[in-house]
Amino acid sequence: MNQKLNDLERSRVRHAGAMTTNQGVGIGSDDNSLTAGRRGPTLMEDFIFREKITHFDHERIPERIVHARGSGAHGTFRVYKSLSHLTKAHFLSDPNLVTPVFVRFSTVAGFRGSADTVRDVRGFATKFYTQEGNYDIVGNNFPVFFIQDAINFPDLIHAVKPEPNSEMPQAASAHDTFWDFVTNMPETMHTVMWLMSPRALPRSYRMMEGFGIHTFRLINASGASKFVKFHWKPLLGVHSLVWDEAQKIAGKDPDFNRRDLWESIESGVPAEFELGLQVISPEDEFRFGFDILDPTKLWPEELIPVQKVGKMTLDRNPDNFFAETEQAAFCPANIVPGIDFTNDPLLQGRLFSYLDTQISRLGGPNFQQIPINRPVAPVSNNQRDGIHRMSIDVGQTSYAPNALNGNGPHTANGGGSRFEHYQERVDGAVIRERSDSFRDHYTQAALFWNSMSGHEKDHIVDAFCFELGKCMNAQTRQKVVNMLSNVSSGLAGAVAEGLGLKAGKSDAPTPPASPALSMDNSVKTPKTSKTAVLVGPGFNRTQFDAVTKAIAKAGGMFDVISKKLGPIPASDKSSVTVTKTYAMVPSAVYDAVFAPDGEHLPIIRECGDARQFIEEAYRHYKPIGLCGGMSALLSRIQLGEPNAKAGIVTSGDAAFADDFIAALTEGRHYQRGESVMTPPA
Ligand code: HDE
Repeated sequence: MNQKLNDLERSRVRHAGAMTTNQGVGIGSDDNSLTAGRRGPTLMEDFIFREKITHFDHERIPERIVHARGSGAHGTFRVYKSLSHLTKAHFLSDPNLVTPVFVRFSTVAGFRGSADTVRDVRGFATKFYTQEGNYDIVGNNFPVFFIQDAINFPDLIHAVKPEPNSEMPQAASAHDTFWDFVTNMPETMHTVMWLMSPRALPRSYRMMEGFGIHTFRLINASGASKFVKFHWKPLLGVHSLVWDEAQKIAGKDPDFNRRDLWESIESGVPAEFELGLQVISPEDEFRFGFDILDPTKLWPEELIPVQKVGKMTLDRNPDNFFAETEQAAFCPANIVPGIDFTNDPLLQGRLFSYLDTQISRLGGPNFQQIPINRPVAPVSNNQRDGIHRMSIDVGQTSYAPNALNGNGPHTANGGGSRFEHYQERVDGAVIRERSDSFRDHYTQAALFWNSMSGHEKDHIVDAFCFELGKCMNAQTRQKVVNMLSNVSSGLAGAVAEGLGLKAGKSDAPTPPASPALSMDNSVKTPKTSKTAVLVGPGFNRTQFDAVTKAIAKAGGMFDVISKKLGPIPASDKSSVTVTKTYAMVPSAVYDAVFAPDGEHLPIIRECGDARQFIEEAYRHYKPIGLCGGMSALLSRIQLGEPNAKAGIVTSGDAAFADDFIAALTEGRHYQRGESVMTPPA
């Protein structure tokens, strides 16, 4: 742990004191170029100017071809109990070992400056700096992927990225080429279901699951191997935005997920995830109705339970975004003894791609020497030179075998940690064909659909209608509806209706549900939730204190919001500080709204921004606490409908704070259904 910190510390430079050129020459003036006369031309000999501009001209490097937009954090990992019966990896065998980690969360389709809250898969890449070398789990927040063979990856990405003629749309799958690809590649169906679900709009990087997707192997000291899938389970549970909210946040705060992670860590609240393993013994390889090497399939948790084996705590923001988050180079081929690959054809392709891409993105073969990528394990071999080599490799020899250097560095044959490939027996004819066991594209898409709750199903239908509504080709729309008939007649019918089309006959499978797939069954907690507290001059201080104290006690946070920043007087002549104004923050970035009663009632009632704030919170199913007369702010919402008042706390009595926290703990109150607003007079 300290080793990595020390390593990074050595590379940190705090620029202070006298300014110099990159050669260390003191600079007298950084404001004026060197000119011939006060109004004359700039001189070529101005090396101070030329050095500064030349460096600036080369400040950008190519962004990642996929996952260009991301956010990183440092932390640690520790295993709960030794897993030496499963793997000989040291960091998974010793509960006393604290392994430093660096994680990068990302979106996939958008450019580096795109918004965080778009409908997309999220990357969840973890680098463990273990004492036996760097180990990377380069995963996503979905457990399955669109395609089965890596050779289709460039096509998938070309199809989802902005179209080549117009470079539109940015960071969106809602366009013709993506859906054209989907309809021509039915194996995408399962992952497309995830993409249309709320999972594609995480509320926070701290509240999404991570999956290694592929099946890997664990190997113990006696050489016995088991198949494994890796999971990250967030301690705060899995939570998502609603679509309207996600779109609004994309405009009002495109850095929403990045800010959430950064601010949470800055305020001392770490992001925490448990590492989960699903393990299958080799003798059970063919026991399930799906091929365990097919990356479009998950292992239902009810069938193969997830064992939680350790915890990752992300508690330190990077010092420098470019140096750390941007230059971090992950690679699924970075493994350590005790872990190995399988023949999943998607994984096999990835094992090549990541090393290759870093060479053009980071400019050469020495990117492993960049501080964020440098292992804590000692590195010693005969590789030399190349662009931006940072080590000064001492000595006469750079080859093996040699006698001049005592045959050093020598391979770790006797003792010590060394990687040995699992000796899987492989034989077969050389062919370009997909295995028959990879042909079922609909059973698990149907499993996912059948496992969704009512509001999740509504979300999926709406998402298909939105996305296909933006798809101009009528045939493509119809083809998607036809595909959906293989998943569920209900789903196909609802989407067809939204698009003014007809769904054909359905012979969809009806697999049992997997409750673990519904986010409704995830952890619910008020911890780290954010409540907007709306106040005007003369608000009731007692109610304000009771509720804000209860929020803090429950582990939540709050912002005091009004028309202007600064101190605002309460009913008892005390004051609180307004930290945000309606102009600065939309309702969409909060988890709940609370307004105390008081003399400010007429002001708030007449304030269009406050009303909109509350009405939007209502539409987004959020808890709303309105003391006493404040409930008048709901007058434009038709609360007569069944369940329309779910999550609304309006009493002003002693139980108010408790009721509000109960509503906050529940999270969203989807049972409200579509909110119905009275049309404006
Ligand atoms: Fe990636 N992917 N990928 N991918 N991927 C990249 O590597 C690739 C896939 C994932 O925060 C690239 O450094 C191929 C699945 C993450 O820096 C590139 C295939 C999964 C990240 C690449 C896949 C991922 C990447 C681009 C099909 C989930 C961001 C920049 C076989 C298990 C890591 C880079 C970060 C990045 C190739 C499919 C996750 C081009 C060929 C499946 C989280 O090498």
